[in-house]
Amino acid sequence: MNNEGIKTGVQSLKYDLKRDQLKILVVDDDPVLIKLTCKHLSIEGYRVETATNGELGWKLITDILPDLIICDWVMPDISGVTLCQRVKSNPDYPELRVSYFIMLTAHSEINYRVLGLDAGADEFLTKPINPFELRARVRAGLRISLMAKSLARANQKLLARNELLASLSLTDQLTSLLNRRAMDEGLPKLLQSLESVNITGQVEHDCICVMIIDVDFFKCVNDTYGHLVGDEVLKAIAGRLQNSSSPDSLLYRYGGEEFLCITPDLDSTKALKLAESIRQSIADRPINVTLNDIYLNLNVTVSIGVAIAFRSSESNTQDAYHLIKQADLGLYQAKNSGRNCTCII
Ligand code: GH3
Ligand code: MG
Ligand code: MG
Repeated sequence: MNNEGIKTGVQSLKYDLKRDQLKILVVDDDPVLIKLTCKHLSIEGYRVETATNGELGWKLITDILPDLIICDWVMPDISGVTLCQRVKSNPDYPELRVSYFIMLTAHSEINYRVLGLDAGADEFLTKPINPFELRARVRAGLRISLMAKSLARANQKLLARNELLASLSLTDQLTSLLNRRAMDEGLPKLLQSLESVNITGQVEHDCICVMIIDVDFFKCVNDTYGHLVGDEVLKAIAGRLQNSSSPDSLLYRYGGEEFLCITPDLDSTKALKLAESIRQSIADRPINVTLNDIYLNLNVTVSIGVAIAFRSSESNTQDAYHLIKQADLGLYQAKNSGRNCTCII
């Protein structure tokens, strides 16, 4: 390339990179070479940090996380190859993998380059350093390093967004409880634990209890006060379910005004006790609704149907569909028994 070409390349890069914000580290045991390299790079406005041996270099690398490292091959303590391996494959510093690593070497033979490349080096510069080549390699390296960093950032954002979407797709918007889809996915898996042992050979759960909790005469709330008040009541009920259920319970909004509470290892006695405390947490005190200029104290009750799937049971309640059907039968009985009560099947 002629000088004109080099000049054009340098010019165009001036607009691409904010050079004083880029972090370059030079690691070399030769102070003269360090001084010279810094001088060549300062012409283009880079801020350059330096280290005079491999261990000092590593300390600085972990402190400043440089965008680009220029490192001598032969140093008195650790070699450039060893330092390069640390930079490129240290599980404690995954962000260093995108630091561009230029190896300085007096060796131009191919087998040295293979060794360096296998250690993770991105580029080589042969001594004595040509300042034009040095600056061009640094520009190219920084372009790649910045691109890799921005890709890594975009990837992280995508992963976080995917996690959020996955959790939103399993959450009920109104009550923030788990939704029907979460139940459809989760209950069969939980029931499978009744048929197996965990990796340590221990039984995970002896039984799984399912409660269907249905608000009594909820349609009247909507009909009397409107759907928005109805929504507030559903939110308040969800809050009371969270406060009164067991820490092991999973709570779902199953349908409109129906909730599901799934709790492992509750036998019939414990299940009835928990269901009753849930029911009472709603019936015992009115629900306060404050909506714009409306202030209401509403007496609301729920009916609860309970079914339990046991390990090694002969019945088909180990199947999610049948277990829910049983709990539904309990709910039906509770409704027929006058509501505001619990029935276990
Ligand atoms: P029962 O005691 O027999 O359960 O009577 P109910 O009135 O509670 O039952 P029904 O099935 O007749 O009515 C349920 C009502 O729940 C009807 C529906 O409009 C209301 N509903 C369902 N989803 C929502 C919701 O998200 N918000 C509001 N406000 N109402 C809802
Ligand atoms: Mg109802
Ligand atoms: Mg209902």
